[in-house]
Amino acid sequence: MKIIAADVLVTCPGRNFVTLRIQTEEGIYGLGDATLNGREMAVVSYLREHVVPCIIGRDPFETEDIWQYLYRGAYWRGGPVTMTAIAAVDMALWDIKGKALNTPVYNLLGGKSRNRVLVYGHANGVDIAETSDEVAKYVALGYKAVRAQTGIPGLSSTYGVAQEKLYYEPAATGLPPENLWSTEQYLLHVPKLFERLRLTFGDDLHLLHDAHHRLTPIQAARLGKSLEPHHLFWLEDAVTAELQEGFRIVRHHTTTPLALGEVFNSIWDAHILITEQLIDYIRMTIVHSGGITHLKKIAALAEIYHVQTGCHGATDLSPISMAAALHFDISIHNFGIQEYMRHTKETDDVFPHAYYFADGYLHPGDKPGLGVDYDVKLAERFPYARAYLPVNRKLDGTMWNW
Ligand code: EZ4
Ligand code: CO
Repeated sequence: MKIIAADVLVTCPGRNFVTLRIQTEEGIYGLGDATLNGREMAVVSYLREHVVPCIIGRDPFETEDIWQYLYRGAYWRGGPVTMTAIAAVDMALWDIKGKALNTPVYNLLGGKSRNRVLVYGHANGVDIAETSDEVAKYVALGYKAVRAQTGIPGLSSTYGVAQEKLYYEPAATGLPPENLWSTEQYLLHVPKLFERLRLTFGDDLHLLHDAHHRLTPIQAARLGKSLEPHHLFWLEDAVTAELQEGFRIVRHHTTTPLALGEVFNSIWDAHILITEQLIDYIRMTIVHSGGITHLKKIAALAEIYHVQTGCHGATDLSPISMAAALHFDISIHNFGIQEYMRHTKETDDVFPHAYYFADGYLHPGDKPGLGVDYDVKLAERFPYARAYLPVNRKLDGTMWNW
């Protein structure tokens, strides 16, 4: 087969999405997600100017060599923009392979290792009572696992707490919104949330929490310890982990399972965390970590060290990424859980897809390729609008991690 064209498509059905569509001489096309929240146009330009010219004329079946060409051949390798662009190409090529061979992508990755993919939803409220009510709604929808985030007394806004409950989307138009942060208030409050949730929902429901990069290692250790009686499924992104060794401190102090990696781009962001068994779940995902080709290798390394996967799956990953994640999740052995934030109806209409939710699990469907399409006409009705994720400041004005 032969690649003859590739278009970079941008749409904003409620939030921005970038899509790469690769066309072949044989008439088959493949789709890849290229969305990098808040920096979308950097990836658009990287793809149009620097990547598309290099793949015209190539055989789309050569996913490994094309991956190596784009990674090693860039010289300035790695980073979120490059790895998102490579991921978009890689996803689209796996989609083409599946369509050409008339089989779902999971069959090309080893076949099904399980029947369905366990997912968790996002419950959030301004206070503990409202968060508890939101958890109840997810339980009523059939979820077996729920991430819970709550507003913190004294802070006007907190990560994970939004107006729109099912479709939480933190990016906003205009300049970046500013949030306020107090580690001390947070550390005092969060254990009370989980105490309440265990009293209300009992022991069987899987509960998760995202600290969203705000703690130091010793603070994370304190939080992990204080959450131990409530046996979380995981505590996510407790520390930024740019210093991977920092997680030795967290690990030594707590048995709360640790999840990390939604902002990582390559295995080099996680190799110490994995090989020293400092984490339990690796959260890297297809779109920001170089595609299916790279994530397969990361999962294989993680498998040796008892680390399971828990791919990022927020609304800023398009349905193409979600589908790619599901084909990956269902095929690998060391799958743990999949994040699942629902997209809005407008987004689902632009990206009609075969995957579906039933009884707390997602199913990838059995369409050839990734099983997602792109409605070009409808997408054109939603033009790109610049949007930023929030920034975060401590109460004294110091810039902090959002
Ligand atoms: O803040 O994807 O676990 N999920 C998350 C997400 C991230 C967004 C950022 O674009 O942390 O909500
Ligand atoms: Co997160």
